[in-house]
Amino acid sequence: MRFNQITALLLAVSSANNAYGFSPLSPRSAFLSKSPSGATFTLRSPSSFSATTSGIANGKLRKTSLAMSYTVGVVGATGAVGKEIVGCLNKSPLDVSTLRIFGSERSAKSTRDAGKFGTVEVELFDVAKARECDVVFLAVSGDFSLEHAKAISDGDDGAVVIDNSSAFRYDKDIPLVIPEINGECTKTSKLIANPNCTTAIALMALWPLHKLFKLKSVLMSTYQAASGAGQPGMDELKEGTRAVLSGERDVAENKIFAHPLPFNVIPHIDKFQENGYTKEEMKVTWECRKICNLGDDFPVSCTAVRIPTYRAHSETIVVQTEKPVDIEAARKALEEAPGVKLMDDTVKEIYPMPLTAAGQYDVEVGRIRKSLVFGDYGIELFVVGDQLLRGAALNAVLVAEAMQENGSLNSKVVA
Ligand code: 2RA
Repeated sequence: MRFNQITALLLAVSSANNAYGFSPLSPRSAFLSKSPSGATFTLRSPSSFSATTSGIANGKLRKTSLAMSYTVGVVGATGAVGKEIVGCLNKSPLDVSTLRIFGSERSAKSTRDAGKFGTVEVELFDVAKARECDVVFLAVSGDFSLEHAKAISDGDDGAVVIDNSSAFRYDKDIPLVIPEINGECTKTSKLIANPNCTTAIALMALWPLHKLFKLKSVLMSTYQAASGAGQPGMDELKEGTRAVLSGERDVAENKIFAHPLPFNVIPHIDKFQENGYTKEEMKVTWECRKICNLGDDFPVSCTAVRIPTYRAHSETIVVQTEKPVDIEAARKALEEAPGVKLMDDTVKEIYPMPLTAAGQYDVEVGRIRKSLVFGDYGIELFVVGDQLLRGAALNAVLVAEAMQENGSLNSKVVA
């Protein structure tokens, strides 16, 4: 394939994801999830939770009736995840009466096209202004969240804060939420943490299997897109690919990634830990345990690898189960699971891929088979999800919708 074809392909993936004119790319610091176009939830118990998205959804979700209207704030809306949050709000059934965008001195007073919310002037962030909102999405660095999130959400008159950073994910008092799994946890706190993208994508497939067969252990290998390192990561991939294909360089330059990403795979995401795993890999372990309430010693192991794709993360997952598996029952449960799209017909060469999952709300699941290693007590699958959507923005907006539905999101405006 020639450079022009590859560039065209990359741009096609980019623009396919660019609903409402928002950039599909995310800022390096923001590591979030997926967005709804009108999602609705019925909160019963974590195991019976169901969600609905209108528009893009696969028909498994039902629409909710929304009564209140909200002032919504987005901090970091100029970054890739922030842009996706605004895009998701455009499609959400949440009644947003006012969208406020907060930024740094550099972006304050500039304007943003916010789709159906019109042109919005960026306000210089300050805590008092953010507290005037009903809900604030933070798509900023962990340091910023640590400094401000509690001050924004504190007290009865504070705002609900949905934080996309890792600042509070492992705090036992802060719910770490995937609405389809543990949305009810949002009732206990006005500060909610959004999971790491890799975890959020995996758990969309793992949770239905856990309900059926009870997980005993999980082994994952990931193939993660450049978007996990934000816009700079995607730029580095594109520019490096161009430089090599044009003959300008034999090997691409690298600043964002530890090694050149074009024509390479890099088994290194985030910092190495004392146990030999990376922080990205440990996030999967810690977050799967917390979100699914599996216990502090539940065995989950991950090898996280960066590959030269744009914005959808792929994951090979091997599951050992407590109960014998029934592959057809697994397929049916995944087919019916909200937020999941079954792509599992090897005869027709249908299976999950970044090119089909990018820009989609649903996580694709396929290559479902009984494990040769664990026999009747094991299942293997391949999962691909949009890193910026389910991995960040979509999940965050779905959290707000779940809170609206379960009565935890109130409007300061009295009708
Ligand atoms: C990555 N999962 O892909 C990280 C981003 N949160 O780099």
